[in-house]
Amino acid sequence: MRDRLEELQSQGLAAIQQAEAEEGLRAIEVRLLGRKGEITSVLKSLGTLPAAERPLLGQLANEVKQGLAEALQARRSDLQALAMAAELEADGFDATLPGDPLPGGGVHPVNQVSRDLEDLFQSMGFQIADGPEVELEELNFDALNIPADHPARESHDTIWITPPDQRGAGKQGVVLRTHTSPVQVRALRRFGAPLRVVAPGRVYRQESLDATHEHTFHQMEGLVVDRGVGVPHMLHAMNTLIEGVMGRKLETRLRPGFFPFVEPGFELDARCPFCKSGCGVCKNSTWIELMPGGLVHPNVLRACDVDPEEFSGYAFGLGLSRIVMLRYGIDDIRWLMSGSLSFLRQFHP
Ligand code: FA5
Repeated sequence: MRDRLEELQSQGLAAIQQAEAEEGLRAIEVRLLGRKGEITSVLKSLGTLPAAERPLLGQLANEVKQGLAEALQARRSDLQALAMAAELEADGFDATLPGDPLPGGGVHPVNQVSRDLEDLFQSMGFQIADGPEVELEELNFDALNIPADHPARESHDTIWITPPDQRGAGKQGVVLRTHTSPVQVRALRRFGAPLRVVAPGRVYRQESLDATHEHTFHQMEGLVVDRGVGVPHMLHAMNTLIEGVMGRKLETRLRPGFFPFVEPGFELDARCPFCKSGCGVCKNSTWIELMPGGLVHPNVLRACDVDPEEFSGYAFGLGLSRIVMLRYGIDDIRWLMSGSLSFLRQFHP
């Protein structure tokens, strides 16, 4: 039986190597390994052998069976590859020609600056917070100490989802958030004090558009609430932020600013990098309004269940889109959301 098995093995392997087509391989497979195939019948006849011979011959028969099955599979793959190569050659296909390059994507400059700032603030122990772009009137205005009749509401030129005259009794108004400041309230109500967060995001206003005003733009809110927080802490964070994103110090100035949710409030402006004595971007003032901030108003802390006797805090609202303009020397903000590929391609290799 050993001789018979070895003979089947060598004849089988030779036949497999010589097969020129799939049908030929299939016939060999049936003849050797099929239900009535030659190897199968050898395996079936093992039971007639003396018990002492069965294990060795059984092992040999299985090895031969497996070897033939593998050889069949390998030859089948070879034949398929040969058939495909012949087909491609007949089509005039040249596998050595270089392929068409795929257009590569890239990170939008606003997202790039946002990610750089998130990394910077995370390294200083801040969390990244988030909030919805469709926001409740209460969070966009009321909890930030901007009452219903406050002129600041008008100055924000709100885009209403549920306008004030359609609210219905006891119902909340809904807006496209006009700033990232409602995330202050969401974060503080959720996590309590002490807290350090930055919240980058998209905001919306009904604006007259020009080189520095878009209807859809990006801000980054910063909020720190802890014991003994004051203006010097805020100034340090603002300057670290600007230096981090620009890679250098900018000429800045601080002036008083009014926002109902901070007291005292400030405006940080950066010197216009596009001109020396005034241009369309800075509206001839040589300064670009970049980042307001101030100490969190006690009413905001109270609206978030934080005791203003124990905690104080600072907040700032960076005009993210504007700092992108400064970093990359973009002299019109409307490029950022234009979707222009020729503009965007400049930011990726
Ligand atoms: C606010 O939105 C306040 N929430 C900021 C704030 C946060 C103050 C925390 C105090 C404490 P303001 O409306 O000034 O403030 O906008 C903030 C910044 O967003 C501006 O300095 C400017 O850089 C940018 N910005 C404002 N309007 C536009 C616009 N239409 N297009 C592009 N950037 C704008």
